[in-house]
Amino acid sequence: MLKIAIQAKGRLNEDTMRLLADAGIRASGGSRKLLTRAKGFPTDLLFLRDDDIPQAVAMGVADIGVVGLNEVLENDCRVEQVARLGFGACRLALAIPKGTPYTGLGWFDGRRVATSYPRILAGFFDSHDIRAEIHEIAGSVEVAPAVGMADAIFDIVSSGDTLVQNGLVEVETAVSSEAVLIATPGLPPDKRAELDKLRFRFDSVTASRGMKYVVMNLPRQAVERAVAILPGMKSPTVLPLADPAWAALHVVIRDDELWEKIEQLKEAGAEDILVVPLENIIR
Ligand code: PRT
Ligand code: ZN
Repeated sequence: MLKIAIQAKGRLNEDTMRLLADAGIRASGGSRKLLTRAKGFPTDLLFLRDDDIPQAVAMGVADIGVVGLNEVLENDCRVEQVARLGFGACRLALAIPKGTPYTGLGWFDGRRVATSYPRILAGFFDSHDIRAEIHEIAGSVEVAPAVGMADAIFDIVSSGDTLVQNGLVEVETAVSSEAVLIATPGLPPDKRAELDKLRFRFDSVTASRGMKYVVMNLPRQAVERAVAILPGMKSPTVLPLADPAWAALHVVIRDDELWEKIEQLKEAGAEDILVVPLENIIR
């Protein structure tokens, strides 16, 4: 039976539990316990701090885990990266006090940079031949320049609001991160087979994220125009209606294009447009 390491609480916990639930897997004892048997798939859930997940998976304490790519890279553990999961997106970036004239990466030569990700930062500076002083601090990295502890910071950024609030400007991105599924290298065949099944479920859940199923009626002579409005997608399904002058069109549309496409389809003559959430796309 697979043991999955999951962040006990924090930013990735909710999205991870939702991914599991959408894949038909529920924690039977809730997420309050360290270890709990799951329902809907033969697996145990092990709730850990995110920093500990790469090592737990590398050691085989858990067979697989869900964690930010940033933690995998910083811990430099021997784990297999199985899949990107499409949530927890962020980047590791260098930021300097607002108003500082920035001349490019050479600016960091001889400067003090505060971070909780010293290993990733050292690798980034090395690859660019920059000699800077890296100061590892555990929390509130963004206040380090204001209190005189550092000239710059290297930290996780998502919206960028924290940098703005602290009078900092992002100048370089070193790594783009998101939640990833990791596995112990060399899993035995039975566990590998279970992981493949689980991955199939995760893939069908992530494929449907950001997509809607759209159903509409339209005059037969408008079908060609409607199909032309939906480029790049597999041919929509066109079904005859009882009235031979009309047809029904079914299509999957990405959320970011939804309203634009619907407006165009309406102009082409579409009526009774139903937008339905998509749970899974099984391929
Ligand atoms: O308790 P535990 O050790 O498990 O959790 P934690 O406190 O170490 O981590 P947590 O829960 O904060 O983050 C878990 C993971 O979420 C990280 O390892 C990243 O992979 C991912 N993630 C995504 C983020 C962010 N977005 C994020 N914005 N992690 C942290 N932040 C912080 C960042 O440190 C900064 O302080 O949010 C601030 C910046 O946010 P913006 O939106 O203002 O730019
Ligand atoms: Zn942590």
